[in-house]
Amino acid sequence: MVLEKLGDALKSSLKKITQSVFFDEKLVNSLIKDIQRALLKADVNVELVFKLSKDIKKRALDEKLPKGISQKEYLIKIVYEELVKFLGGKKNGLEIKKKKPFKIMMVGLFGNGKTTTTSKIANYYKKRGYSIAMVGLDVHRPAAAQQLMQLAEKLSLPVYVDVGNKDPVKVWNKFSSEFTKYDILLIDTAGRDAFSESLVKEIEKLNKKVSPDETLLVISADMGQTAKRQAEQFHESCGVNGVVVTKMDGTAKGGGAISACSATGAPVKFIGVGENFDDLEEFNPEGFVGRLLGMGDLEALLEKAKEIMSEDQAKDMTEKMMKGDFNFFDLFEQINAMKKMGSLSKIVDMIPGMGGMKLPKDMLDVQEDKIQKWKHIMASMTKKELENPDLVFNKSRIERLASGSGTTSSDVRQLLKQYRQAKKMMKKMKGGKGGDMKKMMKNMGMG
Ligand SMILES: Nc1nc2c(ncn2[C@@H]2O[C@H](COP(=O)(O)OP(=O)(O)O)[C@@H](O)[C@H]2O)c(=O)[nH]1
Ligand SMILES: [Mg+2]
Repeated sequence: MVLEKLGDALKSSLKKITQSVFFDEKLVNSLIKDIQRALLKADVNVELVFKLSKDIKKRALDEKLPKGISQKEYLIKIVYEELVKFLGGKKNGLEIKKKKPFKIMMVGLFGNGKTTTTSKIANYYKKRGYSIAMVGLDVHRPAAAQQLMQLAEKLSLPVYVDVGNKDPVKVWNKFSSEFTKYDILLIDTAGRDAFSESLVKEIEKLNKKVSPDETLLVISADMGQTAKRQAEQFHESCGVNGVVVTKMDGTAKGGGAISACSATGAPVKFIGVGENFDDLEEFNPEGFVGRLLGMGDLEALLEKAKEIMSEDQAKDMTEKMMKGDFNFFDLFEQINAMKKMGSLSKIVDMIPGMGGMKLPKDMLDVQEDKIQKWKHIMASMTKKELENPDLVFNKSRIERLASGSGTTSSDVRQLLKQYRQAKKMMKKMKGGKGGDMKKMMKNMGMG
């Protein structure tokens, strides 16, 4: 995984939170120290780190706790939200407008991955059904045209290059009448060893001629926090409106590069995570931080959980669970709640400390048609049976329920199996195996 070390460090600091007994300022301070250490190791700029930790601390100690969530959970939520903000906030991906062609131009220094990224983005949108062509305007490096031609051949995409022509504007003019055929045009340009007058001049000239809809700065993650200066320079002088951070797979400094670029006003739109065509991701801070912290989108989860069950319902359910009572009524409610929240396995991944819990696979994916059948079966049960499922566990009763509900014995057995598995899971939780999970479930309104 990209930024594995940073992810591990952040995960272990959050784990400390879920495992701690008290919530107090000391806990907040220790979390913040952990986060600072982790981010500094990922080459995030010191000032940015301090600003982030100040923001987290202030919110953790000042904000009023919303109903239905524990202080520790809220702290995790704050960390998540602030990290998302830190990396650029809500997703700011690239929006392809309907015009022919929509022009995306790559700029940046030598060896940062412009040509590779040109082909990756071409591939990305080809897969999404757009008609694509690539244009090679790197006229300085002798092998540049060949490199792009090779990539285009592998992708079976048209490519426009003019080997030997030393003027990128002329190359553009030569082919420009053909470009209106395509939905998207990916334009590769020449780099320099360093940011220079001649590079700015060339890009300015191209900007005028090409008038790109998106100018993306391609910058390697191993620059770490020094990416900031480069991003600023390009942003100010070359009309860069987005950044692609490449080589995220090969460095621990990616956090520094992304946060540095995010701070410049040119948001990160893609990240490169390897040398192959498919190693490109649209950059989405929420998903990225969620994965780093190993919990998916906690906020969405909490919001969803609130919609599903009222607090009273959740309380009833949890109390029952804790007492070890668990009958068909509860199973039914649980299945309905699961359906609304998406598969239980996904939910389990979203909750810190719960990821390791093993649940039977068929318990996790309950199909709609099955649920309909189960509804009919339960409707055929007596109230006594609903409250005391043990009464149903015999062959003749199973057969009668099947015929009474227009289902088969196998359907009834599946329902009983589901019930048993769910009950077992409840017992496990009751036994405290999940540590803080009980409370977490309770607060989330999950029965
Ligand atoms: N590991 C890895 N290598 C990359 C990535 N992007 C580009 N590269 C490699 O970086 C080198 C330079 O890339 P290139 O596209 O030629 O850079 P350009 O000079 O800016 O056009 C090549 O060897 C690429 O394979 C990436 O996301 N991950
Ligand atoms: Mg190149």
